[in-house]
Amino acid sequence: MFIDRTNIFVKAGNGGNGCVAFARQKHRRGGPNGGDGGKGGSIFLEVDKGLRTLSDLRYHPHYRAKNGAHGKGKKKSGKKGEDLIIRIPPGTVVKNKKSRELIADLVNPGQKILITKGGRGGKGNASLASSLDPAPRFAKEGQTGEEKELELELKLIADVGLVGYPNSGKSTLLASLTRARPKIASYPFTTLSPNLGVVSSKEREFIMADIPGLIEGAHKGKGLGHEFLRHIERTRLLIHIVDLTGYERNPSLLNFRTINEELRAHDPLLLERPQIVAANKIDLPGARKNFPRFQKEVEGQGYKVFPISALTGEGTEELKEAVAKELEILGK
Ligand SMILES: Nc1nc2c(ncn2[C@@H]2O[C@H](COP(=O)(O)OP(=O)(O)OP(=O)(O)O)[C@@H](O)[C@H]2O)c(=O)[nH]1
Ligand SMILES: [Mg+2]
Repeated sequence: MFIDRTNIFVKAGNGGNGCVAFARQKHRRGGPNGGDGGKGGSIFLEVDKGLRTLSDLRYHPHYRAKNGAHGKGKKKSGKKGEDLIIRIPPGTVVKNKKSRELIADLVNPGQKILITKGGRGGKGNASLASSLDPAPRFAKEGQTGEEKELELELKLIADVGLVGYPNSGKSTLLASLTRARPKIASYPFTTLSPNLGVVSSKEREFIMADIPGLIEGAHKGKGLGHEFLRHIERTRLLIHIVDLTGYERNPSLLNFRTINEELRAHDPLLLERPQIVAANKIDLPGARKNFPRFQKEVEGQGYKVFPISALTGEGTEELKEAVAKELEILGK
């Protein structure tokens, strides 16, 4: 299961209380020697590049760092509470659930942020002694550790996003170019959650994301599209796959325009992203027949078009190298 949004509760450790104590001396009471409480543990989030989902967090939604120990006599400070580090996958956006405020957008492996600070330890009576009150009979309580409810949302970081109508062959292409094994079937909405794969071209490797098919109205939540359109916000290039067999019955060109319209409606920047068109299922006679007209139209709109068969592999090498080249130009 692919989980891409979850809430977690975090509570930093409380500071330990300060101690009230006096040195023991024969016949009379000595000076104050109560130690300070230890600081509570803080909680950090750290990006771990080995993680791909938020599922661990969904199953463990509560995090508490250790409390600081209380101070003791003989001016012994309490031990500091241990910090807690929560590991998250690259591409996690962290928000405060209540205020909706954006806390961080954690992208780079190793990136680490403080999320809740441990409470300060309370001062013991030894530290509180002053010339006015050289032997205080009180100490300070430790500060309560901060607590927060966080909303975590994973946005995939892929170089290339595959977009297209349901059943156009997105998952088939991902399976043919990478070692990913997404579910493939001859009905729409086979893919229910995004799949990622690593494509190796001659010069470079890049990550490709296959998302559920888009339909008209996807940006308003129709089909499954809306939920997943945000996953392609971070890609640098789109491969738009069109099933060319549907030219007469279910016009490919119309589908092509519809998908681009959905991308624009979701975020106009998506349409400005470089887009390479893959005219798929070219192994089928109907598709081959439709290709020249489709190519003319789409090239006329300024797109590069590659006839491919995701199933037989025809044309996919050319597509792959063209994508790699484009990424090179884009500077990655
Ligand atoms: N003949 C032929 N069939 C193909 C080709 N590519 C995909 N198919 C078939 O088309 C159907 C849909 O393929 P998928 O890869 O599941 O399509 P999808 O775009 O991922 O579909 P959704 O996940 O529903 O959006 C399957 O039956 C595939 O075998 C191709 O190049 N040629
Ligand atoms: Mg699919």
